[in-house]
Amino acid sequence: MKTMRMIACLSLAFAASSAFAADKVCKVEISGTDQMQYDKKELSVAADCTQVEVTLKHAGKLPAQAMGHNWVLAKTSDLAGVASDGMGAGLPNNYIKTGDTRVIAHTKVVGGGQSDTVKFPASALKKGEAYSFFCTFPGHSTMMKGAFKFG
Ligand code: CU1
Repeated sequence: MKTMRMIACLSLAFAASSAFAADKVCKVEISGTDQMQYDKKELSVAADCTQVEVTLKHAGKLPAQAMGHNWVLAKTSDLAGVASDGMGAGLPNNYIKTGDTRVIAHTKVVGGGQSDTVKFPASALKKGEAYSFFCTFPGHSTMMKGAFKFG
């Protein structure tokens, strides 16, 4: 009788912990500066995250028209194409080509003092794939990029 109760107790605890694991929002933060740089060269998210929330802050003072930054996530092999196509899209489109399916997630372009957050499902990511984050403001991605690690 006592054993039965213990088993029931254990399975309840197990159910509770897997319910928690079923929705794990992993939050990361990154800043951009007036010196055309991110404050991080690498971001990593654990494989058991179900949602990823990225907040980009612009720590500088310059307006978006002069020194805007966004945070764009794509496969590393797509970085150059996404950045080059984004250039022509203009600020109103956050320098991202409309309907660009190579873009996994992105924030809007922010200026000094502003911030933006993007949330996306971790199911959009595959373990072992090489991902990069970067800024698609024209000319910025050569300086503003980093590795995004999943797993
Ligand atoms: Cu930028």
